[in-house]
Amino acid sequence: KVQLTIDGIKVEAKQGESVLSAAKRADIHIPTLCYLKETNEIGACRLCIVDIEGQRNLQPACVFPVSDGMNVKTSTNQLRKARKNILKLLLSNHDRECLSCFRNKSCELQDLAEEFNIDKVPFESNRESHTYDDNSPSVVRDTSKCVLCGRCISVCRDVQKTDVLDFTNRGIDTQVTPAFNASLTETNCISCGQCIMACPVGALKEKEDMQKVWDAIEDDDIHVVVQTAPAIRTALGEEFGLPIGTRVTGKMVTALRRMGFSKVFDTNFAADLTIMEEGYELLNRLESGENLPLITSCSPGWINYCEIMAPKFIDNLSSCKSPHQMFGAIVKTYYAEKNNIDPNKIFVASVMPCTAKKSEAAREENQVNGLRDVDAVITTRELAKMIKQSGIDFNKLSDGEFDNPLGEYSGAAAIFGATGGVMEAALRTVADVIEEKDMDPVEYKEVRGIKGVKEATVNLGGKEINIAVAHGTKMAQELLDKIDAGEKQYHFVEVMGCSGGCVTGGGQPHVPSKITDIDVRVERAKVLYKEDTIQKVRKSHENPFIQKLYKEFLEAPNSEKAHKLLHTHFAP
Ligand code: HC0
Ligand code: SF4
Repeated sequence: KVQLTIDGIKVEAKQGESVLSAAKRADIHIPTLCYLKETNEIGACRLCIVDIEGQRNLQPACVFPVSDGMNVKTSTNQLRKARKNILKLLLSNHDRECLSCFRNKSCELQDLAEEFNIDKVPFESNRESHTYDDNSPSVVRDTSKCVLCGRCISVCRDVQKTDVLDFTNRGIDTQVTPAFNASLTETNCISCGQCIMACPVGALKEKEDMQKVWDAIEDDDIHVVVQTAPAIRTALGEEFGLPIGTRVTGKMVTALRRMGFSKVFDTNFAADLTIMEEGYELLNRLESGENLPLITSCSPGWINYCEIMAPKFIDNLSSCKSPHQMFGAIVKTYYAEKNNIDPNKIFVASVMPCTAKKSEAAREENQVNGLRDVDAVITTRELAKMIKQSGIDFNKLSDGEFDNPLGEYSGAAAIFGATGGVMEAALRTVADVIEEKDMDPVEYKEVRGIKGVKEATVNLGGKEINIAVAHGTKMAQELLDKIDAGEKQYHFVEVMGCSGGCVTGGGQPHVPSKITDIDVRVERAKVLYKEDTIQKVRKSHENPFIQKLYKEFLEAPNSEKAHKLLHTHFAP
């Protein structure tokens, strides 16, 4: 233990801890911009400089370690002036069109400029060229907004192990780009959008699809169906000022109905359907012993990674389409038939916490009878914008209910959005099928939580089944390496492309980097586990509407018809 004084306050810290982190615990806020906890701690922007007694120069608090007896000042005239100058320099090289920037009011640079009362920016930019790259269906890059903090580079390299972005050129011409300033579509980019989440400003954003959805809603000839991913309801409220971890399922439904969608359905319904298809696929593979472990295929960031970086595991992937794609296929066949609607006149909009879902929906294979399964994907952030554009006072809305029958779901489906959720949901169903009875308990706590790779062995029908769960593609790669080396034989593996699972996908509300005292992944996941416990039915195969769908239409899990509509293939 180390004792130090920060701004006259006695603080106890751990050996090796940074001054920034010790100050945070004492509720002393030191401004930062390039700092991203545990991801980008490099002291590059120097906004966090502090005055440490005995040190000749001002030191960046995010990398300077505490020591016993240290005396630190974090707010003096000299520091304020120095920070102000750093900000002015940053702003002089920044496209300052805040009004037309989608990060207006959620921009960390804007907040700092306000905090430090920057009134005039005396210098003019001498950066020569900028890149605006919107070729990817998922991610748009605009270097005129970039502040060279390096946060996206670190996330892409160290958390996702995709290593697409880097600093190029030198001095005044420094930019953050893929090698040779290539378009993202020419790189190993997996469309995960984690760089967007890391960006403090407007240099990275999703490719927007809001207008497509408005146009469909406006067209009286079109029946517009919306579905919401499991993870939207745990984060949407943040865009309206509600605390992280607020469940807004009912308000979300009411808002969607008010916006003018013809039907408000739920991807959760299709999550139950996925468990049926994938569960039976697992049973088949366990019996044949082929292509084990079975690896889940619902996270398109992960699928992109597997196809590009780990193609030898493609045969291990489940052939299931992801739930929202299955949903689209069911809407344009079963639902259209039952309700006597021409499938050509149906528009399926998906609200997803994920940017890779946009490129997934655009994949050639994801269609049925020549129609796209899903016509547009918008992120949680885009939905929030659309709600605001509709003049809806979100926080005052009463709770609505999803439409029937494609809005009915089990607790198993609700937890899909958290890492380990798909695995747990599948085990609930597979256990019942193998044991031929209603098994209790329904909860598999071993696969919950945010450890990078989670492993367990479960006994199903007297057989030991080894399972593993990885989230974030770097962790997935570590797991694949272990499988490759023959260290352990797994039967079933869940991979989600983003750390934490969909709750922290690339389309979710931005969380300011200064929030470091809670783990957003945990807080948002709690909402989904709560959603699970309050459902009447907690196992996918017990969802009566799923049972009805098989009886009336699909015949049986993995039937020919199910294969045609609900399964797909992957290729390197
Ligand atoms: Fe997910 Fe999904 S759970 S990938 O994490 O499987 O994006 O939320 O919608 O499709 O259901 C994301 C979240 C989904 C899909 C579902 C799956
Ligand atoms: Fe890297 Fe993902 Fe961003 Fe692509 S979307 S550049 S893979 S972090």
